[in-house]
Amino acid sequence: MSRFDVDQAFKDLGNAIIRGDAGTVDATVRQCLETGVSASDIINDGMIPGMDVVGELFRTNQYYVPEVLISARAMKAGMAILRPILAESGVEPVGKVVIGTVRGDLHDIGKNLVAMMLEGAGFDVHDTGIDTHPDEYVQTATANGANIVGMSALLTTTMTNMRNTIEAVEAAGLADQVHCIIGGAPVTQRYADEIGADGYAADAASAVILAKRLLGVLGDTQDLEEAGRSFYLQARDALQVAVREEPGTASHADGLMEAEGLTEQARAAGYNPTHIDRLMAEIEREKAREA
Ligand code: B1M
Repeated sequence: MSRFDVDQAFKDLGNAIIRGDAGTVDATVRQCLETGVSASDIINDGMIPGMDVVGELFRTNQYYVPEVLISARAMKAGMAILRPILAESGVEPVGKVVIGTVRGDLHDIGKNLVAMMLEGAGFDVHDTGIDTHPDEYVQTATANGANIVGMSALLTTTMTNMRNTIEAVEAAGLADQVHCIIGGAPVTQRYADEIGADGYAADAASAVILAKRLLGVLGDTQDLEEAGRSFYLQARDALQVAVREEPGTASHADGLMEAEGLTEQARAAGYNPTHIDRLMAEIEREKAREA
């Protein structure tokens, strides 16, 4: 296959992931392999760029949960072919993640999205499913040499099990090698600080940035600072646009949601927490005008 055709195949692959076309992903991945393209190039240059677009469409409310899950399924179809090849060729994953919904909690849609986005970003992901006992996180992390334990909770009654899991990770002597990250609708950065989590992410795209930042694989420090600053500036712009809209209108609400999402991305990239908190407070004040 000529270089031009490979580029075209990567574009087709990315587009198939964006529209959730698992059949085309399957066929294109096989075709690339047959013509000698490496598994890691297929993932890094074809599939991950497609999933990045999906993450962005989701973050900006152009895609909703069903579309993301369909894209995630397409991504999985490609990964199913490539995973054994990667294992054989010894390509190192970006990091190893154990992820699950905490004990007592049966919600898994958000957790599955985070798991898929992490896998799409090159992480080796071990999913413990729902209702995960703290000991199961520890056992799975130990068995797989994980460096991230990710917990998801959707209930105020179950989020307390995040603290129990962090304590179990510490009691097992894993605190030095494992970063505990948390997320889910009732969870906040403040709660993460309170229970001693290493990080909080508001959405799946931010979870990927956070995991990469904690493992130091998001490029050099300058890149990271620039990414954080760029998200922050975009968030401020989105807020400025939103405040010009009439409270109670869809454009006002959408603008605020976008500003909030971008601020969380900036937070996940490690941008100045004082600036982040101040901007978040401004967004909250503007939200109060909705009422
Ligand atoms: Co339940 N439920 N539910 N529910 N449910 C909520 C959460 C609730 C807010 C509804 C409400 O009352 N308005 C409420 C919780 C109230 C509270 O505690 N504050 C609630 C309740 C009360 C319950 C039951 C107790 C109801 C009952 O039986 N009386 C019961 C509990 C069962 C249990 O868990 N023990 C229950 C059951 C269920 C269903 C089984 C019917 C179903 C779950 C199906 C499933 O997950 N397979 C369900 C659903 C679907 C919901 C709502 C409607 C949607 C949740 C969802 O999937 N959101 C929810 C109301 C709502 O949120 N509108 C509700 C979409 C998903 C993409 O978002 O999960 O937030 P989310 O994930 C996001 C981020 O939070 C973040 O990234 C994701 C993608 O951007 N994120 C992470 C998530 N995990 C992360 C981890 C990270 C980082 C980021 O790092 C590791």
